[in-house]
Amino acid sequence: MKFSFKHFTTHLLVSLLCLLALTGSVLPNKIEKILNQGEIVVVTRNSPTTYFEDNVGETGYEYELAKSFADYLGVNLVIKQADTLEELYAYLNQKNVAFAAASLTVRPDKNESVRFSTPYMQVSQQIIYRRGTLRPKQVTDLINGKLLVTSDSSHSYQLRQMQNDVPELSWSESPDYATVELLQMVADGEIDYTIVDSNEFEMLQAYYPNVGIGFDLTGVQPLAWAFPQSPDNSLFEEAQSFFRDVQTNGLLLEIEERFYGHLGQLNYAGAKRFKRQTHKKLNKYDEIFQQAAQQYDLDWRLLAAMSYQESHWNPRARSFTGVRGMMMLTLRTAKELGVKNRLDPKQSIFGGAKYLAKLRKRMPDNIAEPDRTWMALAAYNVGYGHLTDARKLTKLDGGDSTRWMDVKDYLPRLSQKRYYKQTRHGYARGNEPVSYVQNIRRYFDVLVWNEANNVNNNNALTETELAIEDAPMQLSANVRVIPPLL
Ligand code: BLG
Repeated sequence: MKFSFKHFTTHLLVSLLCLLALTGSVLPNKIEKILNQGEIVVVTRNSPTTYFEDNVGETGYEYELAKSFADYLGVNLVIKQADTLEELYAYLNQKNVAFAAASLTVRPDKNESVRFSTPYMQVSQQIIYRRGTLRPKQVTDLINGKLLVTSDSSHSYQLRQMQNDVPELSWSESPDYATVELLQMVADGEIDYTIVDSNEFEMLQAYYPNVGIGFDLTGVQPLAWAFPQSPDNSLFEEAQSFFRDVQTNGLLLEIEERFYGHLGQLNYAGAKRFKRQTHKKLNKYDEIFQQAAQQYDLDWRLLAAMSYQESHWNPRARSFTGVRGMMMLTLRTAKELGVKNRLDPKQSIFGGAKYLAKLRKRMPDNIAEPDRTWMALAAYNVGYGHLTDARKLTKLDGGDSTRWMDVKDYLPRLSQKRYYKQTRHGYARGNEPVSYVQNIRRYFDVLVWNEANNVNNNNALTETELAIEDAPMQLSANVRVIPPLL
């Protein structure tokens, strides 16, 4: 065809008009609006499984996941907090709110107003009761008790479904209580039962040692983000491709590991003992932990958590290999640190803090926080050389040697001949630093929580807590306690 200028300009004009129709006269879609504004507004709830502030700033599983999505879009994340579930769903009607990220169970009864994303976690609903009372084992066991759940929740929905089969089933609903408050009410005997999602209970169990799981009310149910129903799919589709990405690139697992990876560590007995010890002993040493933390730029609660793991805050603890004191310094390391008397709490705590700070500094620059701290803790326990060996094994096998999540899987190999014969520093009991770090993370969480919730370590213990027998302590490294000098 011969080139005609007139033809060409007509074409151009038509194309321009089309473009204008698509972009100019038609309102921008959801995703374009978000990109133009440079921010995405997400509604959540304040809870340990979703969103909270720690000493570094905003965090939480849902926060980190939503933040990764905001980064994926290249915009800022703005968080709105709802006090109740009703309020949370109401937020979705506001034009500028993109979606809700709040540990929400995918629920068919919400289909009219809400569209759920690809699930990112599976949980079950659990009946929670107070230990020491008769443990409920099935739905009919709940009939004569006082059961309280959050209104408009997946839990109340589930109970309504179950009432079809068990018409005598009755319960109360209130919009006002967060999970932690419901657990507290069970702990205090104000109510007999409540329902909590398994992920929340896993996280909160350590704070409420005298409540336990009666039984699983449901099989696994998916958790997902909730988007308002809309003919405009642009944002929803972006979120779906974000989920495809994070499922394949490991980010979803990484976030899960960060918040849930260490949770199994503190069982019921351990949690109870920890609580008792914080009441009985921590206030004797907290000032020393704070001073040492300040001097070495560490979090005092991390030092306190380490010291609990090492010695249960017993200045006279010792292991069979002669490692001693609050922070369990070996003779050699104590000498190196200039610690003269390992049994002196102040010297031991300052020595331990100095050693940890030194190890944290020594880690290669490409290891970012919080992994840097977890690896420094592992090195504190097993030695820097062995940790480096484990990092090399991780890398050789295609893992990421800068991530604790990967390295912790390779540390145990240091005790297997076919692996340790290839390493520079040889055999080590590689399991020990793994449980060491995971335990400390758990104790640390509880101490952070206590402080944020003004749990006074000097508080008198409740009757039930006083009634608990002081079981013999199981220390991490076969520690035995030396009787006080006369
Ligand atoms: C640590 C040392 C590291 C040392 C490793 O052992 O002790 N840490 C401290 O003294 C604070 O310095 O690393 S090395 O110097 O690079 O070799 C490895 O030797 C202490 C650990 C050992 C462990 N607790 C702190 O976590 C312990 O007490 N083990 C006892 C084993 S048993 O129960 O007696 O069998």
